[in-house]
Amino acid sequence: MTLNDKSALDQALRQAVAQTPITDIHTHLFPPAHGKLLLWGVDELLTYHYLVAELFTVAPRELTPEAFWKLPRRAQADLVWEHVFLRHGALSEAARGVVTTLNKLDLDIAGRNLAGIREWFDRQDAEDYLRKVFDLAGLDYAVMTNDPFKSDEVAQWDAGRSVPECLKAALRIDTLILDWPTAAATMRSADCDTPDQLTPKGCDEARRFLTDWAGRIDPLYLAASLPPEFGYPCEAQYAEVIDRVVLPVARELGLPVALMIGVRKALNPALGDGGDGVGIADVTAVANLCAANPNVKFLVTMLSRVNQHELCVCARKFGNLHLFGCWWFCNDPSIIEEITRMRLELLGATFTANHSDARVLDQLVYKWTHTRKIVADVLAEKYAALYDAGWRPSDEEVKRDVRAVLGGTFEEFLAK
Ligand code: FIX
Ligand code: ZN
Repeated sequence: MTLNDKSALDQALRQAVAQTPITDIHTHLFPPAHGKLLLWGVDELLTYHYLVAELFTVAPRELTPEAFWKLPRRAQADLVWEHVFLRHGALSEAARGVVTTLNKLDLDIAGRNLAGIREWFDRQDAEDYLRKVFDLAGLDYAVMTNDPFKSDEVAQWDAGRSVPECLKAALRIDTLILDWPTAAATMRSADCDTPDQLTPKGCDEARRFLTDWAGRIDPLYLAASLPPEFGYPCEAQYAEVIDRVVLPVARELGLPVALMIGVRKALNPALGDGGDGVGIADVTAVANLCAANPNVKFLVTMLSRVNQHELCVCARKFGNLHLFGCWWFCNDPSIIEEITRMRLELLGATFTANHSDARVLDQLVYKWTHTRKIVADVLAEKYAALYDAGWRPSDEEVKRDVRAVLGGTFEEFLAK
């Protein structure tokens, strides 16, 4: 059905965004059967590293991060609740997110009834709750972050614990790329002959290690986060690992390589994961990778707002490059809106608008509620301009293009 009326078009678009199943292509979630690795519930929501960082922007001087980390989770959550929510108005995106999630769960956040909210969570079962959250967020599936260099994660896979259909794997290889000696030691404990020096034999063995893990967990892609200084090609050892281990395996297994570029690790190490920062990266490294490896697919997101325009232009040049997400410090309404508008104008509906990066299961609810609203507003604006230009899209086409930026083009990219 062709949409011949501007308000009918706007309505059809907003309905499509509200009802389209989303594929969340990057999270830090785990199967419930993997036990404590899966974080969920109000105390985990409140102690999200984004909020812990915010706590220490307002915490009284006598409350040190060292003392904070020694506290039990619930006491940590109480401090975040008091200082970030009650004393400083919960205006940040991460704080508003907690409010949105608890409200969508019909819990008494307006009454600020933290005790009652905790009682409700204490009655929940992880498996059932995972189903409930995926339904509330409207997800078809989410992609995990599975690191074969983390022993607590490996132990769960070794135990053969179940993985629900709605969670897909991704093989995380930061350690392999950025810290060969540590990776080599881990691979040796898996019977690989990987010396601390990067040797041809060591590279063979590392390729075998990655291929074995790909056989075990069936990842959708290989993934790594990289610092702002990342360059390619360059003399650094990481470039050699990429060329001699990562790209050959990606080529052989037909797996895309996801690069998340621009994190400045441990700007303030006392804050743990909340202590990382951002730096402006070099987009030409991405262009060089794509140009030098036409038969490898790259999924790229960059952390710095400054890199977004140049990255969009780069994506216009390479069919083996797919842009995804408003990563981390860009996952805020004003920046999601800016990046989504820019990408639509430069790329059309050929990118993945966002990923949740959820570290706590419940975050899926707010991250996608907030993102859906922004994607709807920006797409509505673009469709209205297209309508004014004289184009008359059909309802089916609108649904197609909405799905395209919420997981559809990601799946097409995986399949091509
Ligand atoms: O490297 C990553 O996957 C990052 O997303 C995380 O390390 C980061 O801590 C995070 O949670 C961002 O949202
Ligand atoms: Zn992440």
